[in-house]
Amino acid sequence: MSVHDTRMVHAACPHDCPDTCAMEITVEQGRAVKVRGSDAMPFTHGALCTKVSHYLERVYSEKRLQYPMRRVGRKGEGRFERISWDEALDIIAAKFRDISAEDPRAILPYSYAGTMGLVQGESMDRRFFHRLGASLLDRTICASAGALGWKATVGASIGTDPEAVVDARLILIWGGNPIVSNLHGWRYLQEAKRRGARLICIDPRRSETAKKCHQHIAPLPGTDGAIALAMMQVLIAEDLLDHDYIARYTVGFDELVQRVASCTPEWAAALTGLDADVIRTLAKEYGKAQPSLIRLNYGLNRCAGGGMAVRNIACLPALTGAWRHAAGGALLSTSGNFPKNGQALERPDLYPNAEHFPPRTINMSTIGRALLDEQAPPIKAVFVYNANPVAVAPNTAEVRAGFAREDLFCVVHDLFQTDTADYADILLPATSQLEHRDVHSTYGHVYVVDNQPAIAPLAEARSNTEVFRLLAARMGFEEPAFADSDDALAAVAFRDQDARMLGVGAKVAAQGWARLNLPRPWVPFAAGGFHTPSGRCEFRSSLLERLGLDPLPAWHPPAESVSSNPVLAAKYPLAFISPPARNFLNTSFSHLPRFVEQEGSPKLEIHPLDATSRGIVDGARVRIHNDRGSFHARAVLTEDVRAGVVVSPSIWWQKLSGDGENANAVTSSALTDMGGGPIFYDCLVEVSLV
Ligand SMILES: Nc1nc2c(c(=O)[nH]1)N[C@H]1C(S)=C(S)[C@@H](COP(=O)(O)OP(=O)(O)OC[C@H]3O[C@@H](n4cnc5c(=O)[nH]c(N)nc54)[C@H](O)[C@@H]3O)O[C@H]1N2
Ligand SMILES: Nc1nc2c(c(=O)[nH]1)N[C@H]1C(S)=C(S)[C@@H](COP(=O)(O)OP(=O)(O)OC[C@H]3O[C@@H](n4cnc5c(=O)[nH]c(N)nc54)[C@H](O)[C@@H]3O)O[C@H]1N2
Ligand code: SF4
Ligand SMILES: [Mo]
Repeated sequence: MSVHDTRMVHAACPHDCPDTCAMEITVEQGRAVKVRGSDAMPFTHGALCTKVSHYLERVYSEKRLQYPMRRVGRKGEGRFERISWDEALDIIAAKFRDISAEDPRAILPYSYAGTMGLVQGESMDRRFFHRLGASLLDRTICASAGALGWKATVGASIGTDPEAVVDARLILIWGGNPIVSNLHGWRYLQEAKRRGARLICIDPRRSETAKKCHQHIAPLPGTDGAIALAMMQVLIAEDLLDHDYIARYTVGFDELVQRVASCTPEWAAALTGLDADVIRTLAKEYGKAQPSLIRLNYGLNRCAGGGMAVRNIACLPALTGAWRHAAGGALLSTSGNFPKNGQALERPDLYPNAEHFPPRTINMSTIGRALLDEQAPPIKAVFVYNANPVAVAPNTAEVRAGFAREDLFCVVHDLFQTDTADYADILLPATSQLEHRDVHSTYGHVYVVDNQPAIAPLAEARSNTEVFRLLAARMGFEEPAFADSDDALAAVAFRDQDARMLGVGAKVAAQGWARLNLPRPWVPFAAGGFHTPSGRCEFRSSLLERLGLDPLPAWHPPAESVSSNPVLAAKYPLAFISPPARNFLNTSFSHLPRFVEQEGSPKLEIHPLDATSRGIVDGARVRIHNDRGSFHARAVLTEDVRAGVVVSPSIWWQKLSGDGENANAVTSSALTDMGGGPIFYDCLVEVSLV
């Protein structure tokens, strides 16, 4: 083969991961032969995680959907027959036309972060559903509670520059497992450790990351808010405060002092299952070390008090003045740094008849109930793309009952025949990231990453933008917005007049990625400049007050725990969490042989004390159950989980799990204290031998 047939294409890893790696794809004669991490892109640093290093196994998997299909079996059975794209699109358009003649809000789009690209994830699709006047979707399934708790305090999804953390002296890794889910971010934390930082991990489970930290603090799930309140109490009582920072850049300090006065480490000890001394020492250490960094992740926002927990933690660096330092402060997400142009991408102005049909919003976290509840209008059609709700949404029984409705018209667009796809009336094949154009912002660093198509769509796969362009044409939508090419969509993704984008577009075009035009080091709140209404860090939150919520930091207990719900705990005494498994990414790799082999089979980590009292030995098959449902797993006896807590690394495909269930058989569809998020990790169960 001649060298002329070989080319290198700039790409972005599309998955829901804070690292958004810059990739280089080698293409020979129209076939991708190699995927590697960009050496030049600082955050990617020449490496991809094990999942995406083997990306071609996903792209060229024999399990890829090849052509459109129509259901022939029962809903959920997964039997389909081939049809043409024309037939498929005609059926969908006819159905949508019928339904919308009466009330377009009976149609619901359902999408999340199958791809995080701004083009394939939130452009033509949104335009289409806006123009249709469909129900709006509140995309809460992951981060909405924590995002709101953070926003109430700091104002925007902005925090410490993840590349600056190397000079921190103390790092709290709180509710996150970066070795698994933020591997490139971990590289910087590790460098800080090498330079002498002390690392403390706060996680109910001794995670891969906790094992590499100097100290592991294991609270009961859903109790982080109490730890943070007690830390504030100690910081104030011991006067480990930056009074100048507090006076200049915060509001509500006096009220905060009153609020936390009774939140002593002894008070928190009873709630969190920790020794009061551990909390007191943590607070003192935090108050004395500078720069100190808190790397939060969303693990701690998946509980009834998750929004307030993040808010309480977000108050800490303003008390100690840690925000003054480039390496100090706190980081949950970097997404607010990107001047994304939502209006141009999504065109909410296309919504047609707001007067006749005032927009209706459906919360994706309670999709089962939304499909089952009587409401006006009922949901008659759902179009799922970039998501696998039957497997990932809480309380499977509810979700399945909703998707099993015979009178529900369901379209699923995916690369694979997922658990959700089995419920489709029409199943459409989607392109992979190598087959379409995109551009990415991210929530784990401050670089824009480009994605050029490397290969032609495989078989009859079509990209999200293409599907919605074709559907728009069939629906007779004639606005020029529906004629925009993917390049045109990518071109409007960011507000290029924004100072942060100055020079960025040209660099991205040339090298495939570029850092936002931010100062280096980027110290966002060194001198205040918070994005809250007051411009200060709001110990007293005007936003929460406006929403009718408690404006001050508070203790919001878990919905299901021994201390908050003793009646339920008498029946189901174990706190169950189902955090990300290393070789999976939500459900996006949980069906590919290499990764399933690496994870083995669904497992349940259980403390030997909890196991022995139930007659469970290592390797035994167990049933994890509560009133909502049950699933099976292999018991792994380990002291890595504290007694009283059981852990099942997730998310498995249900139909590949032996018993047809995964962790969400037992999770609750109750919602968080703010933001309408799910409470996956706030769940009591019992475990029995099968
Ligand atoms: N390999 C891999 N990477 C992923 C994902 C994946 O599935 N696999 N998922 C991606 C997605 S969608 C997201 S949102 C991100 C971040 O996803 P997160 O859900 O934040 O996941 P982790 O960073 O793995 O952190 C979860 C950690 O929080 C701990 N935890 C659970 N409950 C609590 C609690 O109440 N308090 C505290 N302190 N800790 C708790 C868990 O034991 C676990 O170690 O990761 C992304 N990256
Ligand atoms: N028990 C439990 N449940 C959880 C969690 C947990 O920790 N425990 N984590 C929760 C979290 S944090 C999240 S973010 C959600 C994740 O939930 P989802 O966002 O639904 O994530 P995935 O399961 O990875 O499903 C994404 C789907 O999109 C498809 N896809 C990828 N690219 C494209 C494309 O270009 N076009 C189309 N049409 N489809 C595409 C993929 O093949 C995949 O089937 O799960 C939540 N559920
Ligand atoms: S999943 Fe995350 S770590 Fe892996 S290649 Fe993608 S962005 Fe990088
Ligand atoms: Mo997520």
